[in-house]
Amino acid sequence: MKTWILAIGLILTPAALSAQEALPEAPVVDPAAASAVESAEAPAVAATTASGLDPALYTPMKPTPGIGMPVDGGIDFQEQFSETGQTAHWINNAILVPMMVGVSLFVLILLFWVVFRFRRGANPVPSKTTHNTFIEIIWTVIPVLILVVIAVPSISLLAEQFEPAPEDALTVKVTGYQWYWGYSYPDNGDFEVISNMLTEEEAEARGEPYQLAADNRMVIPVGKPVKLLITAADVIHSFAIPAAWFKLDAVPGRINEKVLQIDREGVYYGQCSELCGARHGFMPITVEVLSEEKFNNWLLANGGTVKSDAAEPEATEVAAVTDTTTELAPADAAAATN
Ligand SMILES: [Cu+2]
Repeated sequence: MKTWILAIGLILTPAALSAQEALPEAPVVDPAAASAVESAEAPAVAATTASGLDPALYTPMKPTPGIGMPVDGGIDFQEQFSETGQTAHWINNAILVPMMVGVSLFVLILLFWVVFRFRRGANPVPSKTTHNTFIEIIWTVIPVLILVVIAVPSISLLAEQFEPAPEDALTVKVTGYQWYWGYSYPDNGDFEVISNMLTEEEAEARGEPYQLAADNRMVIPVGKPVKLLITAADVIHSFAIPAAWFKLDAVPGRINEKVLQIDREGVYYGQCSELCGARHGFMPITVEVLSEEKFNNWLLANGGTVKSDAAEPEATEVAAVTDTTTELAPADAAAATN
C-alpha cells in the first residue's frame, strides 16, 4: 500500500512542480539592496565619506569559475576555503584512497587468487584446517589499530567543527523560508536581506551559474569567524556551502549555531539541502566574502550600521575598493562563461 502511495506521489511530482508558478511569490527584494545591484551596472564613483566608507562603493563581486561552485564531471569535493574544510578534505583523501587501493583491491585480488588456486580441479582433497590463533590475533589487532588511527583526526575534526564562536565574532542570523533565504545582521542594525534565486537570463547577464546565483547575497568578512544562527520559519531546510565544508539544518522553533569562516575573498554557492517542498531545488545560497572595508561598505549600502570598534580603513584601502576586477560590468558579465 505504502509503495503505491509513493509511486502515485512520484508520478504527481512534475504536476506539482509545474503548479509552482501559481504559488505565492517570495517577498519583494529589499529596495536598498536592489538599488545597489543596479548601481553595480555602472562603475562606482568614489565619493568617499569622512569615515572612508561609502555605500556606493559596493558592487557585487563576480565569481571565479570553478571556485566555490560545482564543476562539470567533478567527482571530488569542491576545493576548500575554510580551515576545517581543508582538514576534512585531507582526512577524506588520506582514508578513502588507502581504503580503495589497500583494502578493496587487496581483498578482491585475494578472492580471485583463492578461487583460482583452490578450485576442485587443482585441489581435489580440501584442507581441514579450522583455527589458527596467530592469524586470528593479527586480523583482530591490525583493524583495531587502523580504527584507532582513523579515530584521532576524525574525532578532533568533529570537535573543531562545533567549537563555539569567539566573543567578538560577527553574528548573522540565517532563516530558511519556503522557498528563499533571509540573512539578518543583528550586530549591524538588524536589517534583513531577502535572497531569491535569479532567473536563467538574470544569472547569465551577471555571469553567474543558474540555480546557484541569488539576487541578494549573504555577505561576510574574509578570514573572520562568523557566528551563524540558523533557523527556519516554516519547515525544515538546511543551509549548506560545500566549499566551506558547512552544512547545518534550519529547524523551525530552534536555533542551530555554527561558526563559518572563509579564508579567501570570493563568491561561494550552496543549496538548500533538506527537501522542503515544491521549490526546494530553487532556493540557492550565495555567499560573498569580502575584505573588512568592502564588507562595511556593503553594510552601509543595505542600510546597516558599521560597528564602532571596527577599524577605520586607510585611504589607500578605500581606493582598492574601486578595483574594477570586482565590478559587475555588463560587458564582463556577458563575456564570462560558466
Ligand atoms: Cu529549503
